[in-house]
Parts: sequence; structure tokens; C-alpha cells
Amino acid sequence: VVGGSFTPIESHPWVSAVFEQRRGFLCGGSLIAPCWVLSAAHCFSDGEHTNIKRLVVYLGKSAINETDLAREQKFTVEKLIIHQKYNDTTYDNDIALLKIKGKDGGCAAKSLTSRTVCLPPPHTQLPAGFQCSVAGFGKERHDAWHYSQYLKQAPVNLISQSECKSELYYKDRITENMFCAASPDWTTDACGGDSGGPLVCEASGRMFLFGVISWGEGCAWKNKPGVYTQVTNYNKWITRKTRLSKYTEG
Ligand code: 4AZ
Repeated sequence: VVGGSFTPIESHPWVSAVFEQRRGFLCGGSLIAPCWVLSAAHCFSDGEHTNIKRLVVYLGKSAINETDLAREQKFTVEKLIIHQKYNDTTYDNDIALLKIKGKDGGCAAKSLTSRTVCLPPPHTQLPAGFQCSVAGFGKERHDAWHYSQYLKQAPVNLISQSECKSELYYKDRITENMFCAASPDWTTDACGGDSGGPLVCEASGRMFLFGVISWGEGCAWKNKPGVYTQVTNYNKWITRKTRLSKYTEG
């Protein structure tokens, strides 16, 4: 995350950190049900096929290189579901579900450092300019060599489809399954390593997961906003794949 501030995991307790045993930290994710983490498809299908046996998911983590056994929970991945229409050239349908399993065979336990985030009801539309926030362990600058050691969050404002599809921004690269967000002065943004993680917006006093951090040209570059997977387009897909009965749980 570029700009913004360091934040305790308690402020974003659905934030998940996905690691690969050999490659290290891979991507972010969001806990949407005790056994399910929502992330980005491109985290698991770029280059060599991800071996799900080597994936490790952490909840309750505030620091990427530190273990805090009292606060974090560790899981393996029992099932990896990449959207069947994910396009690895255009990043259309950049969404994936991870079914997690603890050593004891159970799923996530609710605590101060770990809880689920609500999915927005289908067709919910927020106006352009609405302030939301992104969180992750991604780079603090586009040219950084390392990911952020600690979890960061930053405010970003929603940008209309028409503005994001303008000549200056991304033209036809924005599909109906994507939306854009940035800060008005282009100082805050998601960055490398944040993908898969959450863009949440507060509505009627609760936080809802509206976006999955997906892509963007550079980080906090003028006229190049962050691009997010439009979660409201996938309520049925998520329900079908996870057999969730409610849209707002947790
Ligand atoms: C990435 O590579 C990434 N500035 C995520 C978000 C953005 C750029 C890159 C948006 O994970």
C-alpha cells in the first residue's frame, strides 16, 4: 500500500496473508466465511501452476516476517477455486476462493484479530467519489524492493466507469467486472503484493467487501488508478461455490 498508514490487524481482521512455501509471501485475501478466503485468480495462475499443497494462509497477522502465536491462525488450503472465466491476459474475472483448513481440521475461529467481512448485497451501487479503504502487506512504493513489513491501509475514492475508461486512464481495459479507485491527489494506492486483498466500504454502519485488489499501471501514478474486481458481480458464484446461505454474515 502506497501512502495511508500502518494499521493493527484488529482494524481489518478479515485480512488474510497467503504464502507459498518456496516463494514466500504471495498475495492478500479476505475471510468471507469461517472456511473461505476470497482472493485474486492471478495470484494462483501466473507462470507455473500453483501447487495447493504448498499454500499457507494466515489470519490475524500484523507483521509479515514475525510470528505471534497468541494472535495468528495458520491454515493449509483444502480447495482452490479459480473463476472458470478468469482471463490471464485481460485479468477479467480476477477472483478465486480458497477453502482453508487448520491443523485440527477446523476453520477460522473468531477473535479480536480474525473475523469475517460482509459481502455486499447483489446490485449494491456506491456513487463515484465514495471513500473506501484498501489494506495489505504490499509495497510502499512502486520501485520498492520489499513488501511492507507491517499491515497498511489507505483511503481511496471510487471512480466512475466512464472516467476510468477514458483515454487518459485505461480505455477498454476496464470490463464490467472491474472498477477503479484512487485518491484525488494520486498519493494512495494498492501496490505489488496487495493483490487478492480487500477494498472495503462502510455502508449502514458495517464494512462490506466491494473489491478484490487486482491490477493497475504502477502504483499511485497520476491517471492510473488501482483496478479492483467487482465483488457484487460474483454473489451467485460465491454462494454456489461455498454454499453460503446469507450475503451478510459475520
Ligand atoms: C500487484 O501487482 C498490484 N496500483 C496491485 C495493485 C496495483 C498494482 C499492482 C494498483 O499486486
